Amino acid sequence: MKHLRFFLMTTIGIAFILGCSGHHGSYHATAMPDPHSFNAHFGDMDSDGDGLVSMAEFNAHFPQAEPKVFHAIDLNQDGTIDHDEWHRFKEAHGMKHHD
Ligand SMILES: [Ca+2]
Ligand SMILES: [Ca+2]
Repeated sequence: MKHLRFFLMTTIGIAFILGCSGHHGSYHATAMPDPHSFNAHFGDMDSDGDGLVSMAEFNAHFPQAEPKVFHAIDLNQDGTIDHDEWHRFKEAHGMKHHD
């Protein structure tokens, strides 16, 4: 009986550690299932060259992206991704930044 209890406690402990390990950084794994598939140049997404990436521009570049991805990158929630937000998103996932 003692052994069973120890086994259960250990299993719960490991599950707890695994459950928490996916939440490093400011972006949740659920919002960003594969951040490295979004490794793009800011200028390539900003097709009209106004220095901001709108959701339409983002979707044109990443047709597979869900809206929650855009909202996760848009840190100040103003509906556009600016250069700083894109830089921070890439840095948060260890991607090299190029202008
Ligand atoms: Ca633009
Ligand atoms: Ca923004």
